[in-house]
Amino acid sequence: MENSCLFCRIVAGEIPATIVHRTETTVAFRDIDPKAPTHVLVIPVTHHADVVALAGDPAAAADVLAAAAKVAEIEGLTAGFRVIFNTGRDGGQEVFHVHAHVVGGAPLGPMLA
Ligand code: DGP
Repeated sequence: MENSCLFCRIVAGEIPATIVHRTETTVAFRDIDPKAPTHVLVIPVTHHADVVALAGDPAAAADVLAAAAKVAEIEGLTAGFRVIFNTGRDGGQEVFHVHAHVVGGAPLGPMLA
């Protein structure tokens, strides 16, 4: 847990969030500024800054992907969805605790802005 990390504080329950799914190793919660009818963030409970760091922890990476798939099932995204890891400055990453955006519930077009 990093005290200065917003998403570590959500994991710890210090900052409220609408939790969609939780496992021992992951938390999934609704994005505060949704870009689609379903917009859920899936994070590992352990702090990894970005997807590059997450790739160095294969068990945590697999758990995040499994949780993303479970979120899609819970949200009924049978017509499809996107899983996005914004990474670094050019990737538009704003929160440096890795998170998978699970986005769907409507046709998304060729790219998510
Ligand atoms: P990114 O740009 O990939 O780092 O996305 C960060 C996302 O986090 C962005 O879509 C908004 C969301 N977000 C930021 N602060 C909060 C918060 O306090 N609660 C929730 N639920 N989402 C947040």
